[in-house]
Amino acid sequence: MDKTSTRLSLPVSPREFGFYVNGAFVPAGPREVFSRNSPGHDVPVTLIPKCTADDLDMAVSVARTAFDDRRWSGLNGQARAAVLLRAGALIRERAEEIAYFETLENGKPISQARAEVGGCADMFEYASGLARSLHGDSFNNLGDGMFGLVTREPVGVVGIITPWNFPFLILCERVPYILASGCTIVAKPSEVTSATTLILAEILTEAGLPDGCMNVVTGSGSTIGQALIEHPDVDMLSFTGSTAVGRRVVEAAGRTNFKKLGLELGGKNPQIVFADADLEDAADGVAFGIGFNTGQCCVSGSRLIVERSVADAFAQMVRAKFARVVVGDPLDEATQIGAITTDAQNRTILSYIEKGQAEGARLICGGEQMDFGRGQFISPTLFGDVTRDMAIAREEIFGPVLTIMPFDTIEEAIAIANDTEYGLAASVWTKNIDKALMVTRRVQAGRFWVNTTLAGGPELPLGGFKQSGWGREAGIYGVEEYTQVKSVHIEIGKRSPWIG
Ligand code: TXE
Repeated sequence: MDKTSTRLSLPVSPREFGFYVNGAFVPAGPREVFSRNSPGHDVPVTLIPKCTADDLDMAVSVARTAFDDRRWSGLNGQARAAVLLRAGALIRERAEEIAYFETLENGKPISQARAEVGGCADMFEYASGLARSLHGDSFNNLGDGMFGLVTREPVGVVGIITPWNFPFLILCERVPYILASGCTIVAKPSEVTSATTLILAEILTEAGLPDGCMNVVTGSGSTIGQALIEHPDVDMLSFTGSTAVGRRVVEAAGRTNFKKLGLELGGKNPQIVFADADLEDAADGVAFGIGFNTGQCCVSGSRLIVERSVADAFAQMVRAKFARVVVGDPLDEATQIGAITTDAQNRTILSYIEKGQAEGARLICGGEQMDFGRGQFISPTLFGDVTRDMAIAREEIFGPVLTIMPFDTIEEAIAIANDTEYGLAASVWTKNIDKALMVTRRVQAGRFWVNTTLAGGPELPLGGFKQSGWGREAGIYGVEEYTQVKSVHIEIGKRSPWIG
């Protein structure tokens, strides 16, 4: 990890990981091992065990015991908060290592990975306060003979399945809140980006989390992931990924134990720009909203909806921004857009670019596979002459591909924005408060940005409307999601008899 000028070097050899159960790494041993190549360089960077169904059963049984014997849920909030605070500090201490492996496995720029890891430490620090403030309710208005309590209890063993686009961030939007509630965890990261989830498990043990409360099984979605969603001893499952697999998660829960579900699925998020916006700000925000993480964000602003009077000029402003964005080696500190994370995703994005042209959309800029040695890179792409029925306007591409559609009235802008099965996020750019509020009220999305985009932090909840998912993560909502509510009626004095 030597630093030469502003570019980190590649590892000399791939780092070998075990999976993590009961407070310790389990070496791969006789199991098959997955060798992950960096998408920015196509060299092997990590070796990850392919766990078996028995490994998963072992991890779930360890998490079950750790929950049932109350070694974690039985502690007071102060003790849980202390562990979460220490974990935040340890993430900060190991931030460079975490960011490095995040970049190597995912292909995102190192500067971005560093910022994300800082945000993740913040999640732990914030959630530590929630571990102490989590509480229920009381009813003192039930008459002199009755007192009512509402308590919150941890749901139990929580399975977490995460995707490859933000392996550490998505994990840290969940883990500290789940632990704050008193639950125990079995996490399954994406098979291509497992390293930082394993590092987090090690950090939590060092921070004082009792053994068995955070376990990580690694391997494919179709084997380990499927076994986790079907597992009868998992009480709740938090899934982030494609809508197709989200559907399987719902079906599996219905077939097995009706486990509680949290789902964060796809998005096709609108960016609505009015003519009265600060167009320079808006163009920069729109370029960021689709360029950040190479557009591989569930909340990427992929549908640009612009007031007709400025639509052409605004398209040129976005194009000029795209021309100046630095695409390149993820290990270079100057890079703003890195590599596409998987071969399959690279092919998917390129096929949508072809499809857009075949459907009659006009390629304004980008659309090419870029050549930076052995990695896979796609230039930021802008399509004009897009209609609402085109696949590029309807389907989640999950790449740096932006479509523009003009509108004439605010009603039309709202209608276009809502013309999607998804409802994850939306942005509106205007200096008119009435327009901003009207759009914010009427566009269906779980997260909204006004005159900015992709802002976030530990306080505000995340999650989707419509087919973008169920439930909310982060904020006080994120802890409550992992609790169940119990109501308690307490008789005061002598009970009036049923049989006299
Ligand atoms: O997702 P998958 P993929 C979208 C995006 C992308 C597409 C495919 O459009 O192009 O999904 O990405 C695990 N049972 N999003 O293939 O397959 C898998 O191992 C249980 C949007 O990576 O959904 C991984 O850990 N688990 C999204 C996780 O599910 C299974 C982020 C996600 O993989 C499983 C990612 C199964 N049968 C992709 N099959 C967002 N909204 O952020 C797979 N998995």
